[in-house]
Amino acid sequence: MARSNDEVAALFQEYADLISITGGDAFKARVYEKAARSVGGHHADVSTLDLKGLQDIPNVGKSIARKVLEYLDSGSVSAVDELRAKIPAGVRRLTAVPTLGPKKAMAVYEELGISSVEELADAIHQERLRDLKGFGPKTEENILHGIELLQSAGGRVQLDLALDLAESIVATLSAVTGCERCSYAGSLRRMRETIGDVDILVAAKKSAPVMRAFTELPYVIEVIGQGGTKTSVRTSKGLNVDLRVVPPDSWGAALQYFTGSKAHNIRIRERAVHQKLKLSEYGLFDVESGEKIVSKTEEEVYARLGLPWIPPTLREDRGEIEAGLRGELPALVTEADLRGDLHTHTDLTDGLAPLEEMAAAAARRGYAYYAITDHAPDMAMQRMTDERMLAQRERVRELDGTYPTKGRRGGLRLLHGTELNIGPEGGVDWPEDFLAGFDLCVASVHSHFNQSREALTRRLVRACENPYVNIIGHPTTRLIGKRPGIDADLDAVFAACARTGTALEVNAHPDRLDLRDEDILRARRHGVRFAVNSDAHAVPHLAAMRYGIGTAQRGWLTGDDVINTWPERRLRAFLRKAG
Ligand code: DGT
Ligand code: CA
Ligand code: CA
Ligand code: ZN
Repeated sequence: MARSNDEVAALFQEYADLISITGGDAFKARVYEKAARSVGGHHADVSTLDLKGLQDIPNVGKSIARKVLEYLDSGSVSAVDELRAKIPAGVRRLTAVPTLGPKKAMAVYEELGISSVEELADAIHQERLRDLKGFGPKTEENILHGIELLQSAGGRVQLDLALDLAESIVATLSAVTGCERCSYAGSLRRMRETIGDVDILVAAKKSAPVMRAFTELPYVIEVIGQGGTKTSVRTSKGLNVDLRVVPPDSWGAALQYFTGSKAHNIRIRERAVHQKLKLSEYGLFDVESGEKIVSKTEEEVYARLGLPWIPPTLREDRGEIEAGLRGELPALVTEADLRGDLHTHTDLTDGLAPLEEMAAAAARRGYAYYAITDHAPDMAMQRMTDERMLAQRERVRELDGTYPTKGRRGGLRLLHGTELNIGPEGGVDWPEDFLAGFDLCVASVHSHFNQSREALTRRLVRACENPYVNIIGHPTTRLIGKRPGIDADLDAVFAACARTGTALEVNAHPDRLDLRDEDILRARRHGVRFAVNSDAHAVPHLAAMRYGIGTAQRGWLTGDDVINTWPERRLRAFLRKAG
């Protein structure tokens, strides 16, 4: 994904918030919000476009295009800076609280002088908010819940942001003279869904040149700690980065050590101790003689401890050491195994790109098949009708097989599907005779998240029992750091999926990663199949698959577990669950 697009999108979103907070024109705020989404999802890197090219982006007019150029030129936009200056930073921090919103943030600041999340929580505990106009006990409760969500994120950031930053650092440091190897380690290498800090490891004989290049990176805003082998910095991306430089000979031991997890490493060190060995970031040593035994590669370290190399995504002490000892580590699914994407949108509903652009981009990814699954009519804002859906189907059939896809005979196979809405009672948008016309149906919950556990469970089980529902989309509906998953009896839902031949989605969007790793592990025991899907609403989102694959690996999935790694014929047989 183009970094400048993300930066501009974030800036316009901030501008829209600032306009709302300062009581500016609501229409103007909406215009910038829309522009933010369009720029964020645009396929071309905005830093390569001129004024004309920028204006070709949907929702971007001349004045917005000029602001993009201003930002690319100078790193800031004066109109945004002016509004920023009018607002205390504390109020802007308040807008990060889910459910509060810019208007209420400004109200609590003006009426009560609250300018931090801590003060806001105190005021709610003292029941001081409920007397404000537009607030009540229920609002207080909602805001408190929002604060809890914010704090449970605990300053951790999402996987995509951390990975972008880490890859950029690795690219820069790899080019420094004397840098023999460079990689990221820690939770990022394990592909956890959120990242506390980024850990970068370098192998070099001399550490000083690498350390210097590191602290001079443009997004480093503060050096927190600096020693001979370790430097820690704070970045303008909202997360810290640790750099460690080790002698080239210690590379494997250090990479193993700093990849973690802590729980995995404790178990590994115990094995070493039992063999009268000592494992550190410098190598595996004989305790008695102090002699170094191995240290160059992770493989050698694991092998000397009687283990096969364990993939980083499994290193959580969730049975991987026992499985390794038995020679039963799973052959984890990889991004290269994917033959297609089974949940994607176009501009017929809330996507940004037309069908043709999405399909062409899918073909460029080398897929064999690709499903278009726009929203069905029950989500009223999507304005779907039978006629529009059938017209899209006709177009899909015309385009089927016409996009050459590299390394495969015949062109990209297009599947016509839909994303159904699972209603409060478990029903879906269309009657069975209309559903029968689709190649596949994804069905997802988009509202009524607060039903009772029994009602939510029954609702999902009923969706599985629909003979035309093939995949349950983003099954728990959680949004990382923003919304908890629904409280359903997941084991009952997983059992229903296995019984009915319904796959569970691993939604790859970095805001969702739903199912999450622990739920995948549970579902797997029921014998369920999975689909790792991008849920792309724009061309760049197709690349989110890497996060979904990371999550699938953390759930121990193999290619055989994931239906969109299967050959087309096997997939189509699975999709005919109705018989
Ligand atoms: P995070 O940053 O919270 O997302 O999670 P990690 O796993 O990246 O944790 P972090 O950054 O504190 O440390 C990276 C890895 O380095 C960790 O997984 C294990 C290893 N490590 C770091 N410090 C120590 C330590 O003092 N003792 C041990 N045993 N391992 C450590
Ligand atoms: Ca870390
Ligand atoms: Ca760290
Ligand atoms: Zn969707």
